[in-house]
Amino acid sequence: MLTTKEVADFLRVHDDYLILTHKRPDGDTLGCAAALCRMLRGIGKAAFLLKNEEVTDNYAPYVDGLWAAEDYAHSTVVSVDLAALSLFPKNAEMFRDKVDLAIDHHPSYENFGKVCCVHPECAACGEILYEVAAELGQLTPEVALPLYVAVATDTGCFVYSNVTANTHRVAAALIEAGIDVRPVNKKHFRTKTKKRLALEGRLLSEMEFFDNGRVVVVQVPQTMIREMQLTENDMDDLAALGGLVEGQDCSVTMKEMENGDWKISVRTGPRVNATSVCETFGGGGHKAASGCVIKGMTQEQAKNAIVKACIEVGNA
Ligand SMILES: [Mn+2]
Repeated sequence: MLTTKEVADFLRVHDDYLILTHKRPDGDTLGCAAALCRMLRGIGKAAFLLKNEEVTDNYAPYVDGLWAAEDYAHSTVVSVDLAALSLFPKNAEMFRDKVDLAIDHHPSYENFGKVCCVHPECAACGEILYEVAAELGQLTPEVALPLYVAVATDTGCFVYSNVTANTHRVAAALIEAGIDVRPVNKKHFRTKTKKRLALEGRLLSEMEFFDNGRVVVVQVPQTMIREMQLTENDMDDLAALGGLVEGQDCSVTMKEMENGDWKISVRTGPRVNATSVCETFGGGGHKAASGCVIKGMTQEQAKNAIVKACIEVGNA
């Protein structure tokens, strides 16, 4: 595994970079990709992001103008915040065995990169990219802003249990790079569309409780998605909703995908290891935040299966 200093050395000696982000891209993968692209250009390299078709409107401005043209001749592939082979977007699948450098912070990282820099102790991949930017002398506002987006969004604005003193130190250094974080915080943490608020109202009134209120389940079936005409943007970070309820320490969010599979997000307190819950169904992630996909089950069956796993892991 490379140190961040060695990553900086790697980036200095290679060129013509193609940067990969993960499926259903979030602020961390997109913010890191944008920052990496800009710092590479800052040291005179050619760098572009592989087009990710699933970018939502709220993150699109950060990666605007950085997409690689179809005929871009890359020679070095770098992935950011990309933990698993199953998380490569469709158009990135051909790169599964061609990632030259993987930078990630998931303990479940699948070691697909030829070299890697993986720090599970970091709350956001942005913390790692911050160090790389500092090594390269590229902490410009254009690099710092997407890195702030990465760190702030991956930590729910610095409140998730994965946040450390280092997370705050990184945020402080990014602010000192000369960016205005107030509009970013307002946009991502203090603004909701009317549709989103209506959705939350409905989910809050329909949520179900198990195990004496310690397990809460929020369900978003396709019927609701169609009825309310919900986009991915409307449903961003819905997994945080159940965690707001007093008395619960295991929040499950079930979203039905178009093919009928159930995408499950599990957010937990220290009593329940979310990774263990999701591993039951072939998923993974962090101790307090994990995910999996349940296939071939009805809504009722999927709910019962995931609740059973939550109760079992909690009692183990
Ligand atoms: Mn991340």
